[in-house]
Amino acid sequence: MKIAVLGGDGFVGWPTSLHLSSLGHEIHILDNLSRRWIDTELGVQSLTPMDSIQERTRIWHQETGRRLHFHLIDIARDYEVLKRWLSENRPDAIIHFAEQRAAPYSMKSDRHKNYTVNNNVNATHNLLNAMVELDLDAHLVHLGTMGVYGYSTVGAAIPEGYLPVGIETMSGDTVSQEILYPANPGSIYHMTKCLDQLLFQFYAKNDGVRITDLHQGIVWGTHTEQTRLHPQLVNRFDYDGDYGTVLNRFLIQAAIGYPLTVHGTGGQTRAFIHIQDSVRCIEIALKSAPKRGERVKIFNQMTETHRVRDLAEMVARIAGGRVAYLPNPRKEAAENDLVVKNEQFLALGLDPITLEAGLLSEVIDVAKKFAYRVDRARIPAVSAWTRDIAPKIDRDPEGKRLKSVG
Ligand code: NAD
Ligand code: USQ
Repeated sequence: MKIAVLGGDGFVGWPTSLHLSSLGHEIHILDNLSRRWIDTELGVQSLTPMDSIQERTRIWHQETGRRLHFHLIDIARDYEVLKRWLSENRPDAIIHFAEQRAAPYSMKSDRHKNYTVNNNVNATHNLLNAMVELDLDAHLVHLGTMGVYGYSTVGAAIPEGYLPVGIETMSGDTVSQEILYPANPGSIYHMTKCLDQLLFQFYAKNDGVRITDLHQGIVWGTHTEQTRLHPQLVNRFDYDGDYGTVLNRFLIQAAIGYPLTVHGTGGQTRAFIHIQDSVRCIEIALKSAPKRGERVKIFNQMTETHRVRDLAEMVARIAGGRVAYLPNPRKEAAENDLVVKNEQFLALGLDPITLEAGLLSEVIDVAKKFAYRVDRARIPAVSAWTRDIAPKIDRDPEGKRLKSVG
C-alpha cells in the first residue's frame, strides 16, 4: 500500500513508519517538525540523540534498501499544499499522528491552549475536508486517546468507543441505541481529541469517509525491532515535565538517581501500551478497514492498566531510588479504578507485551547510556491546570525552589 504517515517524525510515528516500510509498504512521512521546534521553545532535547529526519531516512535506506519519503507540510495551516499533495499522490491509507499531544504543554498558558486547539482541530478537519473534496477513498487511521473517556469508573468496563443506551420515548417505550461514550476530557489536549471524534462521526456519516480511531493509552518504552537496527534510527525519548509520560519518566528518573515524581497520592489508574505493540496495532488496524458508509471503527489500543504509585514502587524496586509524593499540578481524580475492554485487537491477533522487568530494564539501560544529556532542571512538571494550583508547585522533588511556575 501507499501510506501517508502524518506526524511520522514523532515518538510513535517514526517507529510506525519503519515497521510499515519493513513490511514493504510505500511510506510518505508528512510532518512540519513542530515537535522539534517545541523542544527548542522549552529548552529541552530528547534523551536519545535524534538525527534530522532526512538523515534518519538516509540511514534507513542504507540499512534496508528501502526508501522513506519526507514532505515538510503543516497539516493544520497549509491546506492547499496538503490538498495538492493528496491529489498528486492519492495514498491508499493515511495514518494521522500529527497533533500536539502533551496535556501539560496544552495547559501551560492561554497561548498554548490556543495553539493546541488550532493545530489539532484544524489538522484533523483539513485532512477530512481535502479527502472529501478530492473524492479520495483512503482508509484514515487516527491516533486518539483513552483520555476521551475520562478514566472514571462507574463500576463497568469502558467499551470500545460506543455505549449501548436505552432511551425512553414519549410513548413510554424504551429504544436501544449505541452512542459515542460520553466525552470527559481532563485537559485542553484531551478535549481536542474529543472534538476530533465528532469530526470523524460527521464525515463518516455525511461523506462515507472510512475512518478508524484508535483510543490509545500511555505509550512506554523506546525501541522497536526496526529502531534497534542502527544507532541513528533511535526513537525520540521525552523525559521533561511537559512531554515525558509517566512510566518513561519514572524509568529515566530511576536511572539518574532522581526522586520518582508521583503526582498526589499516585492513586490515578491509567492504561498503558508498549511502543512495539503500538506499531503492531496500527498494522492490524490498517488490515481491518471499515467499509464505505460504515460508522467510525473504534479500538481501545492498550494492553494493561496500572496505578501510578504501583508503577513508581515497581520501578524503585527494580532500579533503586526514592519515590517522592508531590503536589499534583493537574486537576484530576486523586484515585480511580479503570477497567478497559480491548477485545477487538486481541481477536485480530495482538499478543500483548506486558510490563516485565526485562523490558523495563532495557529502557533504564537506554536512560543510563544517555544520562549525560539530561537537564535535571527540566524534570519537574510545572504546568498547573488552574491558577489555584500554580502556587503549590513551587519546589522540585529535591526541595529546591522552582523559578517559574504555571
Ligand atoms: P509526537 O509529538 O512525538 O509526534 C507528533 C508529530 O506530529 C511530530 O513529529 C510533530 O512535528 C507532528 N505534527 C504536529 N502538528 C503537526 C502539523 N500541524 N502538521 C504536520 N505535522 C505535525 O507525539 P507521539 O507521542 O508520537 O503521538 C502521536 C499521536 O498519538 C498523537 O496524536 C497523540 O495524541 C497520540 N497518542 C500518543 C500517546 C503517547 O503516549 N505518546 C498515547 C496516546 C495517543
Ligand atoms: N504523572 C505523575 N508523575 C509524572 C507524570 C505524570 O504522577 O511525573 C501522572 C499524571 O498526573 C497522570 C498520569 O500520571 O495522572 C498520566 O500522565 P502522563 O503524562 O503519563 O499521560 P497523559 O497526560 O494522560 O498523556 C499521555 C500522552 C497523550 C495520550 C495519553 C493517553 O502524552 O498523548 O493521549 O497519555 S491516556 O493517558 O490514556 O489518556
